[in-house]
Amino acid sequence: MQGGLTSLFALGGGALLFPMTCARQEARASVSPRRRSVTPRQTGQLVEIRRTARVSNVEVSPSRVWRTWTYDDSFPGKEIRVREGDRLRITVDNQLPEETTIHWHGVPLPNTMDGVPGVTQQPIEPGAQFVYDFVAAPSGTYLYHTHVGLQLDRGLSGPLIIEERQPRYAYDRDYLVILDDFLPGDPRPLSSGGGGMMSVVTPPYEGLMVNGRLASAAPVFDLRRGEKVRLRLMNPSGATTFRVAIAGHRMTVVYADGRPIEPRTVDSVVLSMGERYDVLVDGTNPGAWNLIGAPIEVQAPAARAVLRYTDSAAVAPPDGQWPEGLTGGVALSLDDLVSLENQGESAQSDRRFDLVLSGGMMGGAWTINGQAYPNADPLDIHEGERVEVRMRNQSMMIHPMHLHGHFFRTGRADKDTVIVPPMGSVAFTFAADNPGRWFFHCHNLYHMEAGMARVFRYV
Ligand SMILES: [Cu+2]
Repeated sequence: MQGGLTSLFALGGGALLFPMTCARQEARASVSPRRRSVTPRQTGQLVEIRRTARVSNVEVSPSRVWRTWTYDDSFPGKEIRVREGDRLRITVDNQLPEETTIHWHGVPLPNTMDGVPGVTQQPIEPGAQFVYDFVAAPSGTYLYHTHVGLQLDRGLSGPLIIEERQPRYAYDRDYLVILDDFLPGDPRPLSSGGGGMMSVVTPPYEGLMVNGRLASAAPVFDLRRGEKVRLRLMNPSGATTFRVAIAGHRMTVVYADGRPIEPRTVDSVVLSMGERYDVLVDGTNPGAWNLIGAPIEVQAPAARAVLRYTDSAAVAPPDGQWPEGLTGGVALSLDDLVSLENQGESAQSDRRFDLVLSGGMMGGAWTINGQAYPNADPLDIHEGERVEVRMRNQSMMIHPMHLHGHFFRTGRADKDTVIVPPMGSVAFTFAADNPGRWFFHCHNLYHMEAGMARVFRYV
């Protein structure tokens, strides 16, 4: 079976031949990344939504109002939740003083719907509208956010949930845990301050948030003893990598960037910008417990939420309660992730790119192979190829590298965003099955804006 799949893909006929060879996977995950060039199976349901981007005041704690830019006066933006195969039509009304776009982070949609200004569309001018129209597939936990300049650090982001046709797991509650960083003033490009030494420079965040709330106003997730809770951990932040752990509880990781993986039970999970992990938590320990998102690079008070058993006397966690998993126990690693899809996928590549990620030196540019986007060469590929990308990080900062329009295979997992650790190396391969011009970049907003980006161009 595996050998058969491998040889079929090598022929470049995967789109046509895959459904016949993969009936078992079809039943479990109806749209696999491999079949994106085929129109996803549709429900026939049209979901029409409007998002108005405008200047707003939002409360990040009872004593703190943030004047910023939001979708519909809500931060994070309101949840979009559809079924796999629904057709989404979203009208974006730009009431901001600047142009904007929305990118549907992780969704392998048609190129013209990808929301990257100057690459897939003209930006939406102030006062103008744009309609995004695509089939929501495959199922998973995704994000939507602006892709213009440093607007992401003003609060223009929200969750996009595409529900499975047939749930893989039974659970009693489904909570979103949206981790973000709080920059009270206007976002500005960062410079290293000169000196020529490799350095770690981060924005002056005042605090970190869960679901738009600072730790002093932590959101509460209720449960009862014996229940199973699904937490959708997501990181749309500008520049913060979080280590997440829950006091008194372990987490069983079941999805990485929306894709199903073999369950892994751990004490902490690291999420960099753009990453999502869905975890299941068993309600076996009544009380009130802190979920903490501790920053790895930035200096700011940690993000916090509370897991509260409604059938327990405890109302709030005791002061200073700190999850054991932040300092010990088992941390999820990339090697732990084993996909439940596309097991027979070929590891052979037809084309390879070796990319050196560097910067943070004098001048402040962040580069890929010495070039700072937009003054950078496109990475040309052909439809039907399997493309290999090897990344080497020659800096002291984390680079969460995100590919638009495709899932990639890294190690034994499928993802769309992967951490390349300081001075470390990571590789991935992907099937070039979604023609267009696809942005590939570091999801640290400030690194992207300072040049750490390229375009994969189908030629
Ligand atoms: Cu970076």
